[in-house]
Amino acid sequence: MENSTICALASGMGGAVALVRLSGPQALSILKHLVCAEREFEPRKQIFCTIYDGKTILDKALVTYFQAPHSFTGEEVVEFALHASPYIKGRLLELLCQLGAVPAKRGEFSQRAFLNGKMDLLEAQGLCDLIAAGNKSAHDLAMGSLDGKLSERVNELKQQLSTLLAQIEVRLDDVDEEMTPLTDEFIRAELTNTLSRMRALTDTFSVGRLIKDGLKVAIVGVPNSGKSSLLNALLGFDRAIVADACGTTRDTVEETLEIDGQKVILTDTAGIRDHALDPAEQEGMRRSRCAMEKANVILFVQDTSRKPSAEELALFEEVKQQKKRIYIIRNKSDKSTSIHKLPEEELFTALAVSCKTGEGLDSLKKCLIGELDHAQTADGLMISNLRHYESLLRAQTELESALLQLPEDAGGEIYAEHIRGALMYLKDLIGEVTPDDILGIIFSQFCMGK
Ligand SMILES: Nc1nc2c(ncn2[C@@H]2O[C@H](COP(=O)(O)OP(=O)(O)OP(=O)(O)O)[C@@H](O)[C@H]2O)c(=O)[nH]1
Ligand SMILES: [Mg+2]
Repeated sequence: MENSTICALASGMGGAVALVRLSGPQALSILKHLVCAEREFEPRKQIFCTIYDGKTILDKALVTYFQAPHSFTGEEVVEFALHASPYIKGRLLELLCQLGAVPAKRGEFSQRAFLNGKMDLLEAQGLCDLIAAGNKSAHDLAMGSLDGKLSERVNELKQQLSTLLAQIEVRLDDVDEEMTPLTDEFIRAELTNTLSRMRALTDTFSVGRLIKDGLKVAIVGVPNSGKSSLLNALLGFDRAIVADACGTTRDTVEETLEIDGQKVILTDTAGIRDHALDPAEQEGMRRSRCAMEKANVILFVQDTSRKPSAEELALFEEVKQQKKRIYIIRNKSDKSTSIHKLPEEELFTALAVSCKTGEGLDSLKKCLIGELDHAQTADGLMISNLRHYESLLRAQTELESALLQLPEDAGGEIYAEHIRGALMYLKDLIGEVTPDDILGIIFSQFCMGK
């Protein structure tokens, strides 16, 4: 248990009510000081109190006391629901510090909850992601982690490996060889089973990540093909300037769109051609190429009413070099039904679209969210955090080494060594053996007051 009592504003900007949180052994005594009366605070009951600043009234607020260990942090906790004036919030925090509290560091409430066994590391990180989630899919993903489903799965994997390890170890100690030995076949079958369950989870990472951060889509093409029109049509409002002239868009224009609860980040780019008119267009084209490199998906916009120019064919080759998911957008389908094919275009999906009539836009949206559809485990569990991915991958590598590199009948001890390694990584994932400095770094990425 920590000795210090920490305080922080737990609510965000705006709104009429602000929440200040106080956690630690002195929480209740500090509260009693502020209400200037010997009153009793029944745990988990909101009480309407007058908060004093010396002899003057600072605010009339709703106060809740949570008795240790039945609180978010597992410590004594007091929460103040105040009128959200910047003065009241700031002054209350000052008073709390004068009475012995210290300002909480980022994520310190969560870190204390973790250290007091209120949640494991996966759940704590789920909580952090939940607060940051800006759309339904990211929210569902974070919830899976917060409500312990992910921890449950990792614990099952841990359990499987621990049971196997115990079976091996007990035989290693059995010097009189009274027990039936484990066959190599049995050990391998068990390891293969755990490994495939582990892989099912690691395989969800790339899509999990996209769901959390959003699918980055770059709209690329030669000038005047209708890129900005496509951005506007997908968004449903006029975000970028559209004009007849070539080279209208000079800078990249980024906008976030939600399609069926999924986050998609669209970037309209300056048309790329051989010769820029001026340095600004040159810089715009450089930025177009950057956007293309950062994107997960590229929409190559073509004006189907025109035969592709040499410049356009060269750009298509450049886009292909990116080795990304590419959709060919045959734009301006209202103007022409002729199809001018691009080299090797059968390797990609091509869609007839008209930004003018709206034709093909729904199909395009379906394709985009389809990019986020695969790679879920059967029960919808996914991982999206790089640290989780790396720990799982390391555990997986241990099992793979045991299965692929060891000769048949390698002997229990050597299997045991790999299983112990894999178990270490799984324990690190849940935070059971994670060193303090690493924990400090993880929690410092949380938001203030959490
Ligand atoms: N008929 C028709 N015209 C379109 C369509 N999409 C775009 N246009 C027209 O094509 C011209 C160029 O459109 P933009 O969206 O500005 O093209 P862009 O690719 O962004 O051009 P730059 O920014 O210069 O690279 C405008 O006159 C648009 O109205 C379409 O689907 N049908
Ligand atoms: Mg444009």
